[in-house]
Amino acid sequence: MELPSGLMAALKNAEKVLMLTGAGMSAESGVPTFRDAQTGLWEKFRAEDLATPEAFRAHPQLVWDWYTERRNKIRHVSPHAGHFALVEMEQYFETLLLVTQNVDSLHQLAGSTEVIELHGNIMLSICSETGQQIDDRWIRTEPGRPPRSPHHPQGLARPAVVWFGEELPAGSMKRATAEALSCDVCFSIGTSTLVQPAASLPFIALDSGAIVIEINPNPTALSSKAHFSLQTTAAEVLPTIAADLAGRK
Ligand code: BV8
Repeated sequence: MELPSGLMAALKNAEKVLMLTGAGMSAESGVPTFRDAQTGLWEKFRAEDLATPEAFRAHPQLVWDWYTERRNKIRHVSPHAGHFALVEMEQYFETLLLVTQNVDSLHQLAGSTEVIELHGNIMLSICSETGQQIDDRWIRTEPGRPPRSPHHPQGLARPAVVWFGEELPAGSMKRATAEALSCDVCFSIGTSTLVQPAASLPFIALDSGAIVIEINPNPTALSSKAHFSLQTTAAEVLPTIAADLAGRK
């Protein structure tokens, strides 16, 4: 794909870059996005209705099994060329901060050195009462769906993700917002820009004078406001941008 000339000029002058990614960044690795309809056993549920403390309290086994199925899927996926392009781009800027809504560790697996996981990580488990981490050996050996927690008599194991209605990890939004306020360029990649407070970040960058570049095959609330709205996929265009920055084009 031919990149808009202004985009590369903006990037070549940039020192501080903020990368925001959502579920669409993982789509080409085979991880269904939140917007994708649920399949199989979960066909009649919306993700937003399962990813809540209320759902876990009311139906702990149903929610636990949903996460177990997602974890098993994620164990077999790999980063794609777009993930590796983000790693390569780290060398072309003074700072590149990667803030993700994704919980699948694909950015870390690709080698991104600094990742802020706004919504936690699906592969880790915590106690439902104390929030303390529960190690994988306990999860694998303790019977029960969900297993009970070793940290609290009434506690259950739950995934270390941020559910709807729960606060984001302390400091994560503060760090991401500070970057949005001071970056030269902000990419918004593969997010429907619907889930708050993460969705506010590209608008904060825009209002603070950053060049905002959206990568999403579908339009979002950001598309008409971004300086560049690339209606294509992450795996397609990120390697092209990285190659252009490396002067390989
Ligand atoms: C909180 C972990 C407060 C769980 C997730 C203000 C206004 C309105 C609502 C709210 C608000 N403040 C709070 C809310 C409520 C709520 C919210 O935003 N609701 C929405 C539905 C309206 N927010 C919260 O509850 C947050 N908590 O604010 O707490 C608080 C304060 C103090 C004290 C107590 C509480 C917590 C939100 C976090 C929820 N957890 N994930 C899990 O994974 O199971 S969010 C979940 O949704 C995922 O993380 C995912 O990232 C996100 C969905 O967003 P996207 O990433 O954008 O994914 P989506 O599927 O929507 O879109 C994919 C996009 O990719 C599409 O646009 C598609 O076109 C594009 N795409 C597809 N393929 C590709 C592609 N793009 C590029 N390349 C491709 N190949």
